Amino acid sequence: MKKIISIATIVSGIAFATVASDLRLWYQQPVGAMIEPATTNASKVPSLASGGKSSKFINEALPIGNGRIGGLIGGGVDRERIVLNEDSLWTGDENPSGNYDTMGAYQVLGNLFINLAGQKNISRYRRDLDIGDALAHVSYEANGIQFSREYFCSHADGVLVVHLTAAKRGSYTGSIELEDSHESKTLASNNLLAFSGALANGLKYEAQLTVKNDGGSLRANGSTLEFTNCDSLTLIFSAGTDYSFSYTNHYRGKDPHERVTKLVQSAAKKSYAKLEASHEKDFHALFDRVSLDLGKSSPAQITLPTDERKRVATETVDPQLEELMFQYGRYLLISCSRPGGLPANLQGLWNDVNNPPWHCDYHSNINIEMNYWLAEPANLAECAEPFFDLVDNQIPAWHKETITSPDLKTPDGKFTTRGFAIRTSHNIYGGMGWKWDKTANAWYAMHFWEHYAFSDDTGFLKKIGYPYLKQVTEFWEDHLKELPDGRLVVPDAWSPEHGPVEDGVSYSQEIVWSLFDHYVKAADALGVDKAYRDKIAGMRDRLATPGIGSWGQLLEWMHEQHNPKYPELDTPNDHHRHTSHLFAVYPGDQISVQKTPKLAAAAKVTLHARGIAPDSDVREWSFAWRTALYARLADAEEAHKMLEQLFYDRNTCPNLFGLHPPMQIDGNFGITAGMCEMLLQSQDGEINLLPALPKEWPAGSVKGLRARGDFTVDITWKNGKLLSATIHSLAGNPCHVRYGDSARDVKIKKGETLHLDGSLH
Ligand code: FUC
Repeated sequence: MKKIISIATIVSGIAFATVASDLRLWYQQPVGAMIEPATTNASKVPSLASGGKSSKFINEALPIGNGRIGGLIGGGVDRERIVLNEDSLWTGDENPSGNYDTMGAYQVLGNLFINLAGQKNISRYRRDLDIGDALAHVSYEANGIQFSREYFCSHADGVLVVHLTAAKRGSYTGSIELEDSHESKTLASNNLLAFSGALANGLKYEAQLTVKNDGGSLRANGSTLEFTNCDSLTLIFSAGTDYSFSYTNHYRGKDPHERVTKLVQSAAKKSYAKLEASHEKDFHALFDRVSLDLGKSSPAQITLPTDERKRVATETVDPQLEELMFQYGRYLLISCSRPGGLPANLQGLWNDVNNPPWHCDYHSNINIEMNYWLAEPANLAECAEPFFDLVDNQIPAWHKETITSPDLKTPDGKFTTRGFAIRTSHNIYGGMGWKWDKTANAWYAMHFWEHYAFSDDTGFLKKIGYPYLKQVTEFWEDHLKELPDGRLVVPDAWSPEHGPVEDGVSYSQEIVWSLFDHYVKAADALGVDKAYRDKIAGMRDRLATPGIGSWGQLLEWMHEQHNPKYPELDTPNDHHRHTSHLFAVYPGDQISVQKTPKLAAAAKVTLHARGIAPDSDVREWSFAWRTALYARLADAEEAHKMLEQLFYDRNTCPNLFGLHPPMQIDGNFGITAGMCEMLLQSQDGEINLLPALPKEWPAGSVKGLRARGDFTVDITWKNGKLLSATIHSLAGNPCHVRYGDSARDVKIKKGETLHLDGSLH
């Protein structure tokens, strides 16, 4: 991971030495000191953010996290600010009204400040995030002395660590503050800063920071810690709340004090080197599973800081920046979604304001699903566990809401009795907000199925996946409406955030089709519920399928729209950000170039019409989805064009976070998933190698991608053609492999590996 090239260069009249690596984001300024690009037209794109605001800090700061706690590093020289997050710090409750305004919001835990007032005459400043090692750095010279900081957030030890060193002994004099973003006061004693409190909903929280100094002295003064003439400092931070995944206990568990104290004290007993080594071991075990090589960027591109480099990438292809973008999605998922914690919200787990956009919630009509698209193919399956845990633990509350909601009556006018539905947004306390997103329950089901499909983990399917699929299948068995011709439709459905509510909207039809199809496959895999499985298979085949409209487009509603209220609908001028009716192409698999060529062609017509005009409604996550859609439609060049859109300043922040605007993380996860689809697909019962390889990636390799059926696949290509593939079978399942028009069955025993050349032999 540590490819280091030292190059001296001159940018904007400042001489500096760069340490460029394939997998680093780096900048020449702390947060807030960046010069706004004259060309940015981000301000022209209207923000849709409901209520809250995100600041500039989150657009530029560098994110670190261990799945539960996180930091956003500002890198200021004389005043370092690290925004601190803990993933369960949420206001709100069960929100029986379903009113979005009262659903609660994800909060900021606080700030950690390091004051170094004496540091003057700054040169050679550099701030970076090495995503290959999950380490952030700040370095500079002040008064002729070299200063360095290293930051990481360890899953292994449950702490965030900052290490400050200098080339000359005794160079650190200053103070440290820990600030609660709510009401409580910070207490300081010896080498410890701590605060604890409770939110208005009673959620208890606590944060502790312990500081170790080498040389010099350290003392508490008021609510700060002061250090004088220290050689180096190590800051160890942790935090927690009394949130628990328990509906019966109103989502409350143990007071966090003991847990946080133990984490901080145990970590403080270890040396910095030991903490770093256990962090590296834990991180590499996940991150190193997949490597990608898309070719070499030019020396000029490599030497540019990330914010400038991405602007250049909109004009000249920058393969190593594309690799960085791919691996950034993996880095971010590892950093914000680990077993035992909460799933990635709209901003992962990073947030710097207490009234964040859209409450920084879980959006069910694209966003949380997109957050997890990469987990299986990009070999991070365990990072999806928080999603399953949260959903499972919200079900009792969702069920309670559903069975009393007059909006969710069955077609024969009865209240729901089986299963549950989900509104467009939800929190972590069983509370939901805004309109019902009726088929979200079935979209979530797809993730439970895919977790099994990729891993072949029958234990998971039996215990977690199948029970989820079955209760949602029962809900839809009760809620479908029969048309006079016998077809089944989802009544009163909505194509997310677009157009009228009608029966048989394509999005809902396709999602229920996918639910029933996966239910049938799950029952087959477990050999259970044969009669019910046959009934559902029959219902699946009676679901109305999307039609083709007058200009060859895939219909978004059952009947082509001629709706004076929404004149653009079903016209080539409809550039709406959602491509909901293309669900069946990706992430679904009902429509494909091989199985349903006419519908696939219609999907492509629709996708082209949706366009990419910067002043249209297309957002960062839309580009990620479109990358995956074009990849499934085998249009490599268009898929790559969508990926390139993410380098525009209007679509990503300087720190490469997705920019809706405001900052939003789903596009980061979605683009990794989309790039996986370009390189490898496995949805049609076969392993399809390089299904959408663009000319921009003439030679390269990918190692460690996962395919359905419990396979791990490595691929190498040259001159735009497959050179070799290695398929490792972990379960010994049947394997049909494809490259372009050639396809063949191969036998790979459980635990064995097959090497194929470019002709699949
Ligand atoms: C969906 C999208 C918006 C935004 C929001 C958080 O509602 O339509 O573009 O991403 O989620």
